[in-house]
Amino acid sequence: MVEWTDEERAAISNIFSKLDYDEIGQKSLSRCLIVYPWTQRYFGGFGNLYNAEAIMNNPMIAKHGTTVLHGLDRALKNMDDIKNTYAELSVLHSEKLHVDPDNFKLLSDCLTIVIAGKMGNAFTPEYQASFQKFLSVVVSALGRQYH
Ligand code: HNI
Repeated sequence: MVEWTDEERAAISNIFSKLDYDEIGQKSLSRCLIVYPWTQRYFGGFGNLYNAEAIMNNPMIAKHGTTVLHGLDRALKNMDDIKNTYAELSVLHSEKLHVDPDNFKLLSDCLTIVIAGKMGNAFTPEYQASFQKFLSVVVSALGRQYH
């Protein structure tokens, strides 16, 4: 089981307490689709993804970005059992959506970059370490039901 220090818990909850889910969700998901264009294949029903501008102005992408961040909220509230918390979501991404699990890491890197840009100097190396540890546990939990 993953162990969290008090400092890590404090850093992670502090980062989330300052997050605007709509803004960060939209920016992170858009960035992922622009930087790694092959990830667009899962969003065929989301309308216009023609170029970076279209992606950034696409309301369905924005809405889904918020959904993903609310998904992360579940991990935040269950830090000591992220694996079971995500069991169902992992099955959904694997068996129904057929999302290649490598993409979880790509989206989590985009999230880190967007949050770092937003928080500026407040995103200290210690905060980054805690946040990336959190995301790597999320990525591993989401990938667990793949076989
Ligand atoms: Ni993901 C649906 C959470 C990464 C493609 N995803 C969801 C839902 C949540 C969610 C929550 C809504 C589930 C439901 O309807 O019950 N996704 C997360 C989280 C991450 C993640 C927490 C990683 C941090 N998803 C990804 C990645 C891709 C992805 C990397 C593809 C590149 N997800 C999808 C697709 C759907 C989805 C596609 C369905 C969208 C729809 O509405 O049709």
